[in-house]
Amino acid sequence: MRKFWKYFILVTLLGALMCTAAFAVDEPTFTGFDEETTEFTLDGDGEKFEVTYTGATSGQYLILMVAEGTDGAYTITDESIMYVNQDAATEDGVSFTVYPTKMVNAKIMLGGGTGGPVTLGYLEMPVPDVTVDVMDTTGTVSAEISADGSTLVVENDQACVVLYTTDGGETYEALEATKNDDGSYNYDLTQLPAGAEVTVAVKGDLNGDGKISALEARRILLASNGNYELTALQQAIADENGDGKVSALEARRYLLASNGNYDPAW
Ligand SMILES: [Ca+2]
Ligand SMILES: [Ca+2]
Repeated sequence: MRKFWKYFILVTLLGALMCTAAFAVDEPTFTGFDEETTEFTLDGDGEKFEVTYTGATSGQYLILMVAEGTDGAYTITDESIMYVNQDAATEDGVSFTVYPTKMVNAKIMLGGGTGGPVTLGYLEMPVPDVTVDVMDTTGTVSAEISADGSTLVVENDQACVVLYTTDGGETYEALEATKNDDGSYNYDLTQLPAGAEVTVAVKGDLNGDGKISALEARRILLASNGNYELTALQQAIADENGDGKVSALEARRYLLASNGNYDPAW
């Protein structure tokens, strides 16, 4: 049995050098398979995949292996071997259920018995389903999702906040920012819950025109004393330090910012 593992791992690594780049997709897809011998289906809620292969030699023991990787760089580790089918193939073929929790752009192979490994195809996993709404009508906020869908990059000369809601705007949470060398900020989208809607806004800019006006700053000051009601989104936009409250200090800073005498912090 030990020999088998070595053989599969060697062949799979050689195969990895020839893989083409995998691209982010909206929903899971299975590509590069032979339609005559391989059938691939995704269940209704996208939790598992059924792979049926009819090209195996009858009586052959089959082992399913999954290599994780992106951009064609597939890596085989002990964890790569996701499933071992102890049933021999019959003339009807053999089926596997794949639970893709940790699989990213996986290469799925099948092998064992007297036959060598067979590449069944490539499973491309979904990227987070994110809708980004940039709250800025002036076009000064630049916000882009990276090619693999995992990161939101925001660039602006004023401090911005990246907020998300999962309840249609009743409550908002802020994503943590990581500063890049070029002055832009990264936000990790893989931390988002499914179905999250993301809003990018300039901090303190309640109406989304890209500027903090004196009127907005005064409203934030009134809100900090309980004398004005901000929407949940505005409240989150006005919360400079992200502690869930708009303080009088933050409001006074926005007054200074509206005159160009203060730069709110990212
Ligand atoms: Ca404004
Ligand atoms: Ca605060």
